[in-house]
Amino acid sequence: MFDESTYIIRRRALSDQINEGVILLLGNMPVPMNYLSNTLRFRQDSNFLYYSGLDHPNLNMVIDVPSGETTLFGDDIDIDDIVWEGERITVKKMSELAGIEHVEKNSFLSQFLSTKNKIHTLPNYREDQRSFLRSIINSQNFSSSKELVVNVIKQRSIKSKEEVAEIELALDVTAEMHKIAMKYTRHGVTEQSIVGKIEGYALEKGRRMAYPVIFTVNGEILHNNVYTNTMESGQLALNDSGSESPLYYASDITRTFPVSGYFSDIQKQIYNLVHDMQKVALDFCKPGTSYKEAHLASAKKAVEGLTEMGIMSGSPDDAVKEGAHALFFPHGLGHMLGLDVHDMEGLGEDLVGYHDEANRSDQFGLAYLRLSKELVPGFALTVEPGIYFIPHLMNKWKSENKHSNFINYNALEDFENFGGIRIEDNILITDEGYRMLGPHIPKTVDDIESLMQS
Ligand SMILES: [Mn+2]
Repeated sequence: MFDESTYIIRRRALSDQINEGVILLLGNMPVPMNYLSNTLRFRQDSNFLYYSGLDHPNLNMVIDVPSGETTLFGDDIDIDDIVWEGERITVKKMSELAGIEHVEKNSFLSQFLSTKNKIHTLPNYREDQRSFLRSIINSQNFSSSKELVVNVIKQRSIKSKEEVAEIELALDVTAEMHKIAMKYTRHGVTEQSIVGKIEGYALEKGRRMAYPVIFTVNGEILHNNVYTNTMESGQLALNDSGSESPLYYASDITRTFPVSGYFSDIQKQIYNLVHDMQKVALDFCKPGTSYKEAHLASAKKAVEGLTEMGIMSGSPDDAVKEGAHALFFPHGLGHMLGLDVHDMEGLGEDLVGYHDEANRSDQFGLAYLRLSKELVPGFALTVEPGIYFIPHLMNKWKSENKHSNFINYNALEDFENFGGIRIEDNILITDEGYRMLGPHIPKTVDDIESLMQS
């Protein structure tokens, strides 16, 4: 964990923004896999981690707003636990590491809260948290505090130097994972074996994945977690994977490369177009620009490129305005990155990514833009344009004659088995513009081809 002062300052800064009452932050409990004592890998709640750094199950904390003081609720393990699992530091010791003033047992939490006039909590994404909350707070129609949510988002959105350093530690491992994937991919190799190699590399370094690996020759399926194919020359492999840092910060990188080690001419054209979409987007990555502008500029670049190839036609501005590009680029340009891979998404995607909740588009494609708001120094985010040829979607739009003034459906017949290409990097918004985070990972056609042949 970071130094205790980090957590003390974070908690004080948060309680200073809240008017009255107490802030209740629930830590995560172990989740059974198939029976109680066989649990899934423990992952602490990211908000609890942010304000305490404590990575143990069954802890909770309450920050008293008027005094700014915090109480950590938890139970020391007993002799039976020690027999099975070994020693664990005491809750008192944990409180010292996190600079927390008071310690109580979990059984006292309900009584402690019963004397408070206002209890602020965050939204719960787990049913066990919801039922625990109902058991300690005597109100059926209990809801989370928007005042608290908004202030947590404001605070967690701006990454400190030590947080950025964590993201870059995650990227050190992730960069190797991606190079390993390129090196071992070839005709006749299974997707599963590559997934094993990249996850194995991270595990060896004591790291876990920040999200389930996407490694597939069906890159047109945006979040494909099935690894049953044997790869063939002529196909493209898409690798969207990232490890966590030692303190659980995420990284999120995508590279797409040819199974044979050589891009075909058409693969090269589409690949370079996606790369250009990313370059155009990066020009917009600076304070004061909204990420929606970057997204739309990237979409326009896609239309211009596809028009040159005879796949689209008409005015690129109009095509983007009407959403015709979304046949090929159906997702958003990126999202915030931090302790969560989609940072703070559990607190509400609109509150994280939009200044005004009401301004989220309902247009297909643009509706999936997770981050739209004006960029601020300290934001860490992903820039991940892509072009996909999704057979189901192409057939559906063609049968509806959708946007036929912009899309040349006849030209799409050759792309039935093309797959998809995405390029994703992680950046930090700085005072001047942006900084690319982490080590270089081969990205140009030449760099990828030469790594794959080495
Ligand atoms: Mn991403």
